[in-house]
Amino acid sequence: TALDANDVDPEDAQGVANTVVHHITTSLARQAGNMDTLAAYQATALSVRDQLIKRWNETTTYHTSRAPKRIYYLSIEWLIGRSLDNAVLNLGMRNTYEDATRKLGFNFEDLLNEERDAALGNGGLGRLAACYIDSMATLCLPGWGYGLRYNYGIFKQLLSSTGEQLEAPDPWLDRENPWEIPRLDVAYPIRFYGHVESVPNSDKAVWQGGMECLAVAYDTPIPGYATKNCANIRLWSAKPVQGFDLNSFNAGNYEASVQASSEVGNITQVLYPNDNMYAGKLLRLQQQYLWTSASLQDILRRFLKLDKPWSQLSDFICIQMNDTHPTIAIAELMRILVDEEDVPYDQAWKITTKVFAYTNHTVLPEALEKWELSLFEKLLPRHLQLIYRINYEFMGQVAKRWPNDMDRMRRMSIIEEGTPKYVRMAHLAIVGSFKVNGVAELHSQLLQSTIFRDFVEFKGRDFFTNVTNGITPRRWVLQCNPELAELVTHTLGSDQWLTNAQLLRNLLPMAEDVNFRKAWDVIKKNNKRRLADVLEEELGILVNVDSIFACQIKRMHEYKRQTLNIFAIIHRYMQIKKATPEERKKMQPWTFIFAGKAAPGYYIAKLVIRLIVNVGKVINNDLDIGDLLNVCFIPDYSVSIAEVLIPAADVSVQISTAGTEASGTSNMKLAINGALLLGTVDEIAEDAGEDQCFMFGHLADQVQQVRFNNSYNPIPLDQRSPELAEVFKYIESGVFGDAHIYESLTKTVYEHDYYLVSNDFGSYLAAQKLVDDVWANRDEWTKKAILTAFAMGDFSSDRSVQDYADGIWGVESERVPE
Ligand code: 26W
Repeated sequence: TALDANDVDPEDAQGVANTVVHHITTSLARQAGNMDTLAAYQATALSVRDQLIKRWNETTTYHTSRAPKRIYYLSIEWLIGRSLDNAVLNLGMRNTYEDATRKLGFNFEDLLNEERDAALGNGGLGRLAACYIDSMATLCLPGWGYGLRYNYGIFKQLLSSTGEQLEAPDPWLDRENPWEIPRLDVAYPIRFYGHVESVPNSDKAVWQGGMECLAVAYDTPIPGYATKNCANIRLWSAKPVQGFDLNSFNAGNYEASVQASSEVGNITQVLYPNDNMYAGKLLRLQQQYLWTSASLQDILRRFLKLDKPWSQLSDFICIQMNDTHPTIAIAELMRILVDEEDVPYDQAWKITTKVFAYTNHTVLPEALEKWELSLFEKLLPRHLQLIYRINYEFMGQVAKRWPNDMDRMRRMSIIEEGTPKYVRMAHLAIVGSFKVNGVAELHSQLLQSTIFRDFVEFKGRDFFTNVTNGITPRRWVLQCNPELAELVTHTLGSDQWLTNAQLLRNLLPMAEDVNFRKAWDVIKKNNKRRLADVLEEELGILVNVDSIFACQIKRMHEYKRQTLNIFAIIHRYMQIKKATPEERKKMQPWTFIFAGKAAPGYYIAKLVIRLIVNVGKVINNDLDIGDLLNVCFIPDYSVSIAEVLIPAADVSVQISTAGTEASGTSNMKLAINGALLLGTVDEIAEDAGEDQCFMFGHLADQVQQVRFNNSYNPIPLDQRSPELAEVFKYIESGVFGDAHIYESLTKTVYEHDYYLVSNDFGSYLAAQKLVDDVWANRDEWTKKAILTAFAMGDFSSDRSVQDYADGIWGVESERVPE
């Protein structure tokens, strides 16, 4: 029998079915004949998990024996989505599992739908981490991810009958999570609050008292594609220390001690739902410290086993910080080296600054983390002392190079002076790292010319670099668009494009091949039908599958300008209403699809959702316009929903104000699935070719001036954009509900229009007109779609991760032998 997972032949469906049955009768303690779809999913997942654990162990053993330099990716968000389909595809056992579950009387697709998303992220940053760990595994890099095991992921988004976003908790762990391995033996003590005593005649100090808790490890194995290598995401969960708060026990205050222990559990309760908006909450700093301290303790424990001197730390480890969220790690490593390992301060600083690298993901000022000094001091008193010392030495260097330049010192200081004072985490991240990167060419340029300009002068140009983001073609083509993957593999004669996406370029000539275009169109149509079915079932909206599916799927944010899109939709609706039957015949049909969450406290973003939903209600129910226009807002956007939406898109709507979107990654997923880019500045336009795309709007270097004019030399809206003024009048007439509702939204445009909605409105309409024209010639459209998709090889996360490995991490592939 094949009860031992080690013995399963990856092609043997019966053997695999036996392992599933084994889990039903043992792990789930059920009768094999008495199993519903959920139980079948769980048992199947456990069977796959056995395969993962086997590879995980082999990888760990191999890497331990080889002792290579390792990369640790610290991300406070991991937006993984579902794992079953991805795992069996990466293991090369998709067909076997499909057959095996069929033998047991189940449809594999049904099992897949039983899985809940692991939604431990807000958006781009969290999904990027998930793509990168997939690539690290596939490239066989010795690397682990570290994060937090939130009991509640990103909230579930519901819509009220009037179109308002409501938030419900996401208790994703209520059912057991078959993809995690609890490591209750891997636990580290974490201290908060307390006081510091300095040790005379040394750099050392003793930090004691306060509150102690434990960070306990949970591992999620991540299989690479076509390799035995398996990476790991280690997530930390906060637990009270055994015998917690002995003082209150002694005082006979049992209740207080139990309460204190439940407070500790709070730390990893919930993911903060803010995207690109800093909130400054103490609990968030507790999360950041628990996560980074536990990760560092774990990383250093592994290093210490090598029996090497501290001076060689950077020969064996590199720590990549995904944004500034883990920046406290810099002070924590200093604390461990100086206070606990007796390394002198100067030596410790040399060691520390060779280990960390920092990726910036945003230039938006409201997203930059700066902790109020008093809060920081209370929670992490020793770290603040160390940061003072770091800043003191740093300011000394600045003063030496630019004597008496107080303004420069004030700008660059890690401490922001004023009332109150703040700790600027981005500055600490730069000062404590050996490399800093942005996530797209333009973004990295902007970083250097704007928010980090002083640091470029100080550190030199080479200190800053670019690593353009990427997405994994395994999940974002093979898994979500199997028909396209099959067409590509069949045409190329191999599936090597899945690990070498540049091979897609070889298919560019297929744009001229009639039969290939036909096959392409059939696939796109199938994917559109699949989505249309979902829209009908879930939203009760009947859409025209021959219309242009234009998708704007991303967090709701003013800078992303869902406003521009919905205002243009209203404009289109008004045009249709005005048109004669003859004119209508010449119009192209569109289906606009939105999905995305607004941060619960972001009033304007929520108002935009409300407008979209209410505009949709009017338009979708207007029989007069036939199927020329539909508007859908799909609630509760998730990785799983993205997997259905993206393959069905004809147009990818990327219309953020120029220079505000660091990179964007939905643009890459949409393009590689054959959606044409309708957008403002976008790096993928360079690869796809500007003539395949529909670009419009002011450019990044014009934004400042226009913004200034909007505020200080305002022209009335009907002169800035007569079309938009008309749209606003229409909204104000009450067609989409009480006009007052949207006043504060339209006001942002009437007044400062910080995001240039009015300034770009006309050119956005013009760009849509060009889309109409190309759609009218469907052959030309398909050619452009093919040319776009197959030019996307550069945007594989394999390329991104290889860039990091070569240019920053200095780590090499360590493939587990077959
Ligand atoms: C402290 C509050 C906060 C929370 C999350 C600030 C910033 C963030 C993230 C960095 C926001 C984020 O996800 N940024 C997105 O990162 C993607 C991956 O690099 C980029 O593609 C997006 O352009 C960027 O908005």
